[in-house]
Amino acid sequence: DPYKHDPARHPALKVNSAKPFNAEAPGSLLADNFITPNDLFFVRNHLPVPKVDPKKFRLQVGGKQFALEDLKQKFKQHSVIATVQCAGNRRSELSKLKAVNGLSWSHAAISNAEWTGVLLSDLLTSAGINGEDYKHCILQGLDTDGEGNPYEASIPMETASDPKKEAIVAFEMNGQELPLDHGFPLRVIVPGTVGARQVKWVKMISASQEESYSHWQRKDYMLFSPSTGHDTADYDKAVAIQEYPTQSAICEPRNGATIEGSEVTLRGYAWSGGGRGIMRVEVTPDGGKTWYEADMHGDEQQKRHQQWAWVLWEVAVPVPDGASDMSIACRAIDSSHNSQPEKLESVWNIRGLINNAWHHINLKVDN
Ligand code: MTE
Ligand code: MO
Repeated sequence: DPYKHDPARHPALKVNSAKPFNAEAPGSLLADNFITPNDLFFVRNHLPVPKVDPKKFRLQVGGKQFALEDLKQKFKQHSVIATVQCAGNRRSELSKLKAVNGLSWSHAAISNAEWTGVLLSDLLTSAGINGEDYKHCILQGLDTDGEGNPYEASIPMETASDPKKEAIVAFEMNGQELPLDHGFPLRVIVPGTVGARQVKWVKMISASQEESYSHWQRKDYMLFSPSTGHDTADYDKAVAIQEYPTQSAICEPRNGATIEGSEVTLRGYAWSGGGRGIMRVEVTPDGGKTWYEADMHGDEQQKRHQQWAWVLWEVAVPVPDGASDMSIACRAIDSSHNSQPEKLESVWNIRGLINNAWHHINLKVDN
């Protein structure tokens, strides 16, 4: 069994696939903590969890090799609070419109943690790689498919080599050793970028003029128009997803819940990629005519262009007299005034990626 090294997992996780393991916390739990507890952080594995002997492990960077202890002791440590979101987050809403390919994630394929490690820019410098000489930084994992092909992705060298982008090779998650599911002993964190590029169990980092040739870089994680089908999708022309657009979702109450009283309190998360902060989150109980602005929490970093963490938000909305049900939607606006499209139809795509349409819940009112 190639999955024999997979660890035990928290029983509260909703499992989308057991082998490889893919799971998310119940959406209603997500907005309880600005920092997601490690065992409730969503897990997205394409392959079996690899077994690593930390004493023998070496990270290859260009032509150099680093032992774990070297990384921990010879480099300056760097911590960053960064949200990781899978491109498939909220795919299940899209598949209700029309079938899409991929795991049926609800709205909890996103989580937030404090990561500690070494700046990728410091590692590249120490391996003698000058960022200005290359276009891409290749990141390869230790996990392999049946034919021995490892998980691999790449990010723009500009992102990798700029210390202000705070990309790190992390060995700690929320003050603990990196858990097996999240990449022990080392993973790359690329704040503001889609989850697929944040390579876990990273064993090799190199510089290149070309993007990674892996399946995940070249034949997946690309967006097409709602009118493009599997037969017409041209992966050679499409651009690999890197920075995430603006996203938000309602975590509480859950969709379909019954509420009582004259108002309902909604709670959720909002995030945008590329370091853009969230300026405003608002909810509408009437399809976009009236908007109620939410209070935001957890915006500790207060840096408008290096805002890597999500915000949690809360807002009370009046329940109309005599209403028997309510349909409520939320949207966020980021620091560049980017917002979310209204309709699922307008973002639908064959792979069900990057669904950031307004997030809706329907509630029953008990009068
Ligand atoms: N890295 C490796 N080596 N193997 C993987 O399967 N999955 C990617 C990324 N890094 C993956 C990987 C995807 S698609 C996502 S969304 C994130 O890891 C998920 O990170 P998490 O499991 O820590 O939440
Ligand atoms: Mo992902």
